[in-house]
This record gives sequence, structure tokens and C-alpha cells, in this order.
Amino acid sequence: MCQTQGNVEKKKVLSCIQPSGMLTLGNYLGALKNWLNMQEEFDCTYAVADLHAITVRQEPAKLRAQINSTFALMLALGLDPEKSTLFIQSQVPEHAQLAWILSCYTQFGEMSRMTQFKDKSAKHSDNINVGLFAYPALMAADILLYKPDFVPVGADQKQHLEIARDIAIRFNHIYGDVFTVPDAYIPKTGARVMSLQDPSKKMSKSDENVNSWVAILDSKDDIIRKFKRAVTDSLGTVRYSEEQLGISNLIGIYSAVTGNSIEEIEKEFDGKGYGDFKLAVGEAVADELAPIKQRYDEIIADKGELERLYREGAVKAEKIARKTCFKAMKKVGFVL
Ligand code: ATP
Ligand code: LTN
Repeated sequence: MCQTQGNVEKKKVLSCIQPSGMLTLGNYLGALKNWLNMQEEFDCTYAVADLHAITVRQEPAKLRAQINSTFALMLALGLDPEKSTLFIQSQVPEHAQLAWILSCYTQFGEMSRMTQFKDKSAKHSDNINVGLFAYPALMAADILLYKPDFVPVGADQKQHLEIARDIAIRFNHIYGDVFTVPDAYIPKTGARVMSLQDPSKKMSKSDENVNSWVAILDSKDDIIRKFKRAVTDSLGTVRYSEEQLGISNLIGIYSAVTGNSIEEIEKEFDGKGYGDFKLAVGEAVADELAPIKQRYDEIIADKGELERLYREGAVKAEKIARKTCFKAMKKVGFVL
């Protein structure tokens, strides 16, 4: 059922996050912060994408803990199960079911162009599995099941969102109006947070160098230490430019956290050294993340309540997912 605001039906939002490690400042600024900002205005559905996580090898006990921890972190951010639908992807079987159907409406050639597949298959060359290749069809199913108007993601997911749109348009063209074609919602600042050790690469929780990323749950000391060690350059000026990727990344982060514009930041640190600037960025980030960490510690301690919430969320999600999945199955010609 759609939530309404007065008489006006709220627009719908859907997004997911993988439980593939400690969530980073990149995940927070590129995606999660927007999830929270959208909660009041939109009818939001957010999930832990655990089916996606097994496209790279996971240790079962660790994966289980990370699924719980990611769900707890969603709550700690301020996402409210009374306002939004919060659930775990594998607990709603329609995701895998629709993904199979959609994969039969996706061409090998278009999947082959996905840069994430190229990057991840280079990184995991001993396990280039079919799931890793077909990942965007599952992501398309996640999205299309809930008929969202907007999908908030970081810039790295733009290509996957476009393929989801193409699949929806193609399916609708053959069978009529089955899916809503959604728009990406990519934030202006923080959409692409880069590694603190190699600012030409995106900050990634699966990066082995722990100094390259800041986790949402890192302690204040760790956060400040990582920013102090961030790779910069020898120019010595706090300027946003292509020649200063490291400093530009830090400016982007500081802007996303404080809400100040790039010009304001350049002015604030005019004539000051990198040491002062790095400390200011570290402190601003630590202050923003501290209350989330505090709430997280309380939530993760109550496993019973956590379980109640994700089970309830899955029931709520499946009601919607089942309808769309059945419609697609019927259109294709299955006997229901
Ligand atoms: P991995 O690093 O393990 O490949 P990931 O963090 O890229 O995973 P997800 O956890 O699924 O993948 O990403 C969740 C959301 O966080 C997505 O919307 C993605 O766009 C966003 N995101 C991830 N990394 C960054 C980043 N460095 N900057 C901005 N947004 C990001
Ligand atoms: N592939 C995404 C995570 C994801 C997702 C989704 C994002 C899985 N399903 C549906 C938005 C909508 C990523 O961010 N790496």
C-alpha cells in the first residue's frame, strides 16, 4: 500500500547496500546519508543486499554477522521501520525469482560492458563466477519489484541503474506496463569518495589497506589518524583541482559533511597548511559519525529486537514484491 501525505501519494524510493564488510564513509556520503534525508518526503524501501555479497567468496559466520551489523547500522543511522520498509534481501525470495526472468531479457553484450564486473573480475581472478557477471539483473530485480521513482546511489552505480532502466523499458515494450522506469538519485557532494591512500581509486570497504578507508564505526582516534596519513601532494595549497586529487577528495568530504561550498572551504584554509586542513576534516567526520556509532552499540546488543524488526520488514516487503513478480510471471506465460 502506498503511503500518503495529505491527499498526495508519496513518491517511492528504493535502495540496497551490500553487507560485504565494514561500511565506509564512501557508503555513508554516497548513499546512506541520502537514504535518511529521503525518509520523510518519500515512501522508502531499503534492504541489505546479501544475495549480491556472495558474488565474491564469503565466510559464512562472518557474512551472518555482517548482515546483522549492516541492518543494525541502518537503524542506527535513523532509518525508522515505522516510516520505511527495512529488510534483508534473501528473506524475500521474489528477488532471486524475478532476477532469473530479467536475466533472460538482458543481453550478454550489454552485461559485458559493466565496469564493475571488469574491476571485480580483475580483483578476484580466481573466482569469476556467473553471479558476478549477472549481478546487474539481480539489482534490476531489487529495484523493479518495488516500482520506485528514485534510486539513491553513489556515482559508481550509475551504469547499473541504466541497465535496470533499459531492462524495464524492454520488458514493458513487449508486455505492456509492468515496471516503473526509475531515475537515479546521485548526491552533488560525496557521490564519489576516493581512497585516502590512492585518490585515483574509489574508497572501498573491500580494499585491503585499512588506511585507505574510514569506517562509519571507526573510533575518533582512528578517523583522525587516517586523515592525517591521507596521501596529498607537494603543492601545499588547499585548492580543488585535477592536479590535486588527494586534496580535492578531502575538500569534497569536508564539503559533504559541513555543507560548506568548495569556495568557502578554499577561503577558510587559504594560507594554512595541509596539517591543519587534514585535522579539521578528521574532526568534522568524527563528530558526524560519533552519534551513529553510539546508537549502533545499543542496537546491536539487542539481537532479539533486531530479528523482530528484519522479519517484520521482510513480510512488509514481500507483499509488494509478490504482486510485481506475479505480474511479470503471468505476462511471460507461466501458469500461476
Ligand atoms: P565494495 O567496496 O565491496 O565493492 P561498495 O561499497 O562499492 O562495495 P555497496 O556496499 O553495495 O558497494 O555500496 C552501497 C552504496 O554505497 C552504493 O550506493 C554505492 O554507490 C555507494 N558507494 C560505495 N562506495 C562509494 C564511494 N567510494 N563513494 C561514494 N559512494 C559510494
Ligand atoms: N550493487 C549495489 C548494491 C545494490 C543496490 C541494489 C543499489 C544491490 N541492489 C538496488 C540500489 C538498488 C552497490 O551499491 N554496489
